Amino acid sequence: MSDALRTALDQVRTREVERRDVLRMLGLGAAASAGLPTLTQYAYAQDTAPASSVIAGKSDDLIVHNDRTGVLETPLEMLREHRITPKDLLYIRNNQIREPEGRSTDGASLTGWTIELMGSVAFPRIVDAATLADLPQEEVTMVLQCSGNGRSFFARSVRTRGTQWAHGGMGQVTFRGPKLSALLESFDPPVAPRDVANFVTAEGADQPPEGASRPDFEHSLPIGDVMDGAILAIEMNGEPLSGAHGGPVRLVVPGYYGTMNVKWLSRLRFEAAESNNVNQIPRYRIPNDPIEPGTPIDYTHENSTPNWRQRIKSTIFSPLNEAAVSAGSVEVTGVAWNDGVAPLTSVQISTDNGATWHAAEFDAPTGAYGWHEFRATVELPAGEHRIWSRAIDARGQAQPIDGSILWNPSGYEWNGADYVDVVAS
Ligand SMILES: Nc1nc2c(c(=O)[nH]1)N[C@H]1C(S)=C(S)[C@@H](COP(=O)(O)O)O[C@H]1N2
Ligand SMILES: [Mo]
Repeated sequence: MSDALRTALDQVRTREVERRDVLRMLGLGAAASAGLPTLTQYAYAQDTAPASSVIAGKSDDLIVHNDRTGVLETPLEMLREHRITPKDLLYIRNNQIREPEGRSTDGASLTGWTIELMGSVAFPRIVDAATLADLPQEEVTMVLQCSGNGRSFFARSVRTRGTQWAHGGMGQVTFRGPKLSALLESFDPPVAPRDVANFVTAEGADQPPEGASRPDFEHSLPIGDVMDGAILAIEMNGEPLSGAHGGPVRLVVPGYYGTMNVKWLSRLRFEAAESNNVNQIPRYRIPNDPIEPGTPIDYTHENSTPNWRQRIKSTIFSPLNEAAVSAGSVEVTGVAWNDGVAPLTSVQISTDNGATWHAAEFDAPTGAYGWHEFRATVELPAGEHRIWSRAIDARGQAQPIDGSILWNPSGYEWNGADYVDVVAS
């Protein structure tokens, strides 16, 4: 597929150009439109290697954004089929990869794996990962979501650099493992963070690609949330943690964006300040104050915040965008979630571009960090319609109708109200 066509497809997903323009590029006239494959099928027609050859065990139905380190997106049609996203369908985002563990969805072995606990702590240690299984286990069902998920929708104002994720840079999974705090306390004497430690910086055992100048991947997280919530995951969805998803041990901080859940965990540094690693600054940050779409920003620790807590969000699962539906009562379903700090209070649907909103019914999530499934029935006369969804929580946080108000140069943390366009007949 040519770059121009790829760009055009991205733009169609974000409705910048019309489907007919892409058909023209493909050399298909308007007369050919009847019985054409859907746009998503075009998107799968890629000249990248199939997902299963990038990471063994991944479904070839995944959209391959990068076939070297592995950046794989779950099509919405598949994401919506499962309450817990199975490992063959769960998205992958690798800046770099741990060989060989990262190349397979099989569980990775704890034998011989170690995690170093160091920095501003009394009694630093090297932990034998096999001992993690002997500690009390915590289980959390949560939305794992790339902070770039939905990046393609920023193109409604100004397109941003990076993988043009649609909706499928996320999934719902169940992680299990001991709490980090329990591990620290399990030693005699305990590994005690000192008062000066404000952040925990997590390193993975993956390496930058050979010859690459980019430094190793790491992230710093606020120590309070890490000590309260972090688990050292050794299982996912009831099985030993998949190597592709960070096995044998992954730092998991429920409510945080995927990027902060460092895979192939090899070291935790307790530190006074945030890391200056490129993945902490300027990558994976957004400005604290709104900026005009298209404006560059010089990131500092003070004027910006890392992609830590997930923004409130909803995603429509049905109908799919560009679906043909029968006029009359149409069922709208989807999922909504936030960072788990305050409960969701409502999920609302609009069919008049936000003039009026109707409450959808929604289920309780599996714990604070899972997604709520919602459903509503809307009445659609024959014609074209745009169906919107937005979620609101107990802190009064709501999805913006125009997600571009959170525009940032790298297109992180998209959480605009979702919509699909349908034709009722
Ligand atoms: N060690 C390591 N951890 C990592 C990454 C990485 O490249 N290396 N990518 C991060 C990013 S950006 C995301 S979105 C999630 C993706 O998790 P997944 O591949 O298990 O879906 O892993 C995060 N943890
Ligand atoms: Mo990510």
